[in-house]
Amino acid sequence: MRDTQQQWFKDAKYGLFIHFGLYALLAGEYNGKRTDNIAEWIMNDLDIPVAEYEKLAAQFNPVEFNADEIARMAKEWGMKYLTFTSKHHDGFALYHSKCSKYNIVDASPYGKDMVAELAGACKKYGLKLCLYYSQAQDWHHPDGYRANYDNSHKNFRRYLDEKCLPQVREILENYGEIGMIWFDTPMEMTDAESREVFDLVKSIQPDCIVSGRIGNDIGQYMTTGDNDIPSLPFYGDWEVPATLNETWGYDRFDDTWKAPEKIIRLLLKINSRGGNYLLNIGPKADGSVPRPSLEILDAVGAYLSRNGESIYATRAVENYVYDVEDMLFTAKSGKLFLHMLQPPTMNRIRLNNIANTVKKAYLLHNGKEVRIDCGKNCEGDSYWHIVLPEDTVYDPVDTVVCVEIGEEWPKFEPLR
Ligand code: JFZ
Repeated sequence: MRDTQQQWFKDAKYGLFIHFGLYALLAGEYNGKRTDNIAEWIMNDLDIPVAEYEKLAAQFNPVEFNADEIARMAKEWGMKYLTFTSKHHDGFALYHSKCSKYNIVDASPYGKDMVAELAGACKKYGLKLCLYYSQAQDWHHPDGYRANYDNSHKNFRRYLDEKCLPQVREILENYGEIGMIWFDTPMEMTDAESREVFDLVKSIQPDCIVSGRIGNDIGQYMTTGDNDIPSLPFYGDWEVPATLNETWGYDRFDDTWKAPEKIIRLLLKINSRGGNYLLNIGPKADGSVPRPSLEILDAVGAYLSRNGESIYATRAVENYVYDVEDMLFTAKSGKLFLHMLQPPTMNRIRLNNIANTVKKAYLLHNGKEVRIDCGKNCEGDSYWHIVLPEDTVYDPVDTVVCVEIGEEWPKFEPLR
């Protein structure tokens, strides 16, 4: 079972991902041609020569980027950690790297260290600062790997020694406590190479988590495919990286924004199965956050301010034996939370094959008592008959009932 050994990660359940870099200047289009893939891959997908792409650095001046405001909002949105692209596949570092001049301080008019700005802001608002680092793909260094490309002539060892390992060291030595390094696309890295990077992290900050995409199955937690949610509970530590639309980096043509209701349901599904939801924003080239992202995350944050007790520090709930439409479960020791995504017919719900004893039950948002009659049906199966107050005002997305149970965890009886 994957174990980060970090209680903060196990309890966090919800974090902010930020994909930012030179690609935001292109915003999904280059020389009149639009990419049909995720916008931060435009250099690779549209075959933009290094000499052309690196010219973007001289135009990169995201003066609207406000680390303090982003961290303040992330806190308000109910997020517990923030993961920022310190260097994505394009090779451009958003911090002052001493081992590569291809960075935001030395090569752009912005001239400030964005990781340092976020480190200060995360400390101020009590968020864990985590850093994304593309350890194998680097489309700027001649020996960095590149997806969908013949890498056989590359001297990957030289890239590791000249850039990857020194930069991983830099981001761990210069910005205070780093909660996690979010590695990505290990490509053809060998076991030994993944292990070398892993050990470097631990030699500098032993408590810094190494994400699942370090390669060769040595990550400390399971990172799912992008926007992929396990269909059943998964035990151990894991996380879903996800987008609000269909791209990580800013794409001015992508307005496929998910509604807040959908994001809340995805959060519930992930948390009920034991995972964290790492939800992305892709700032525009000027550093501002797209308005639809703000509106969605504000709405989800308002939901969490009312129902956070049923999300944070919860653990995977075993798969309930029946398919109950419009209901999801979350749980923490001694409590089972019933998430009603639609108002129950006649304010009543019957759950069979649930054997827990009930100490008390109440609506989470206002504490009003909920009646639960427990018993055995004629087939000998245990049941709960849940009756909500007649005057219950249901949340448009999710009305949460907290049930304090006599046992530590939910007990569902198997079908027989
Ligand atoms: C990777 C990056 O290539 C992408 O740009 C973004 O940063 C995303 C969070 O991570 O994309 C992936 C990597 C792995 C899988 C899918 C997309 N995967 O294993 O399914």
